[in-house]
Amino acid sequence: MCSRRTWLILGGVGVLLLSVIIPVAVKMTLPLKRTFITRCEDYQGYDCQKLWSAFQQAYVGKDPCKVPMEAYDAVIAAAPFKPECSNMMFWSKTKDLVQDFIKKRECILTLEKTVLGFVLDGLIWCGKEGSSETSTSGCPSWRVCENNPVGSFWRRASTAFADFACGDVTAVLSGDIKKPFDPDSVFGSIELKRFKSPRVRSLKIVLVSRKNAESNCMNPSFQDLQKELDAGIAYSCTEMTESKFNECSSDPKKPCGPCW
Ligand code: AVW
Repeated sequence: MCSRRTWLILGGVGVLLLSVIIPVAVKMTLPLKRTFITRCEDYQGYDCQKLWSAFQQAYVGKDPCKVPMEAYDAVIAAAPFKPECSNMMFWSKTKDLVQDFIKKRECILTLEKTVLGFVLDGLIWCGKEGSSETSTSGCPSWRVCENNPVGSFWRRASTAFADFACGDVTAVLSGDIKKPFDPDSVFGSIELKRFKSPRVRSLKIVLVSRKNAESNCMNPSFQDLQKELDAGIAYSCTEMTESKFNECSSDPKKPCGPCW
């Protein structure tokens, strides 16, 4: 016979299994397709089955280190951006900060607000040679190989998004690091190089830091940035604390206009 204590322990383990471990395991094994289609349908306005089939042909059945960014050309073509030339925001090393910010500012457009950015935000996927399956774990990162399915997708999507950039563009960079502008980042190596005058009128860098900033707008890396920037695009940089930046997103007087 089991003692009362044993029953209590068994009960506790059962509750833990039901409430934490099982849901996490199920979530991890949810097929990517389901997440893709569900998010795509929530987004509305696109043929989600068509997008899925164009998307998965980029990597399914392929060596996950041999998926170049061009593999995603078809899915990018199947999800054209809605013409909307305003308030485009780019970021580097500041994803979480910007994600919180744009939740409150509907009219600011980031890549994660376009259909494919929204559908694939934060996900991991890859295929395998000789298999029709999609894996969502054990996929190679950029440390293993550059042409991995996730990295190549974001580089391809960022290229399209930056080609589409127009008007006054903002990029949110981090003042908490020594080199806020990294020429090897997606922002530095892809997006910045696609901004073209006169389509893009200006680029404003918003350098956001916690209390004791590591770098400011005089940082030498910004000279490298300006060298890369197409002549004719007006450049400016402004420093801001994280709390000011967050306050700015909830300023009811400025639902859309710039806050810096
Ligand atoms: P980083 P980057 N979900 O902070 O300048 C998951 O150094 O390189 O910034 N991963 C993503 C997402 C996303 N929504 N977006 C980008 N990534 C990957 C897209 C990507 O491989 C935006 F338009 C990137 O290298 C930004 O202006 C890494 O996460 C620009 O690219 C973030 O590295 C940020 O790329």
